[in-house]
Amino acid sequence: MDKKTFKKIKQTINKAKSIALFCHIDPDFDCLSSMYALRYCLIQLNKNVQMFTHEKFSLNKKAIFDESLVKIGEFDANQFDLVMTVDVPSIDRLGIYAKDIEKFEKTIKLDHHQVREEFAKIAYVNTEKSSCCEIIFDLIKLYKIKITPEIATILYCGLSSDTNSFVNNNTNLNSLETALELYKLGGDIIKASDVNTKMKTMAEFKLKKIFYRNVEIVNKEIAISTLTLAEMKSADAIKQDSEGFSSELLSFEGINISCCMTQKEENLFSCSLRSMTGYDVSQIAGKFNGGGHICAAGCKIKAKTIDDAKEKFLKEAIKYLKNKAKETNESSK
Ligand SMILES: [Mn+2]
Repeated sequence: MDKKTFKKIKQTINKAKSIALFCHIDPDFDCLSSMYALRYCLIQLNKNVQMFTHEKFSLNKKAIFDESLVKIGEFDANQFDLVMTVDVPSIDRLGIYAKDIEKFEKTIKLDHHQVREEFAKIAYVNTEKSSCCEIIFDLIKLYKIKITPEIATILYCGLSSDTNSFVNNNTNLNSLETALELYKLGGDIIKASDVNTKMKTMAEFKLKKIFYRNVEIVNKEIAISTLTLAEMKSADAIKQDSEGFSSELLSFEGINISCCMTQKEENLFSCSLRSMTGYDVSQIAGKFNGGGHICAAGCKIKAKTIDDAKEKFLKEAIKYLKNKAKETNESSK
């Protein structure tokens, strides 16, 4: 973080007494880790801090985050003089809090997604960072606040989750250097890897069975699977349980683009998109007003049925691949 931005952020935080923190809907480790570490930082600065989320934590999240510290719903804007968001690229990702935050006078956004929408008064977005946790880590260091082993573990958890244990192609020198620093600060990397990879719920197991039953391979390079609300209910699962499903499909031979489509409401379907290096799924997500990173993006599709939504998605994905093949052909001529 450059000195000028830090100064601006610091001044705004200085003036605030009570700060509300928000992360995105369908929270992952990166946004929760960022929020908990930022809370720690602000408490060291003698601020009153309240974190907000949308839903209860899954088993593995409970293992690392104290759930009693977050509030679900009931955000009273009058009680706070500053709002900060972490890992949130656009206003719609703030779910039920979006309207209140949009109206709020003082807002700071810290994020690492490719910029799509500036909803905050002060925004610091660094797309070179593989996780938002790296931004929070920088911020705590700029404040010269001591990082405890617990906070190092929390930050490491977000970092290793957003890089998929340092194998996703967003992994870079900074991610690896940050990992080393966090390890040296006492971060429990075994615990972080356990919660990230080994603590899956039975709901997730049941959901994965349905997910694999529904997989379809299209044109030998697109893997897509769908989960309806009824199917999620039958597995006692929530959308969070399908985190990572899309990436998994990419590991199979020839697959360049993967999509895990989950039903959100009656006529609304969420797509979690992943792609191999060289393929840009944020372009496909953009066709449905979604976005994200080059190799990891998301969007929502309105359709009558999940099959219709799937068809809409495939049409755009196939179009994207055709155009890409054409471009590659032309440039090799
Ligand atoms: Mn993130």
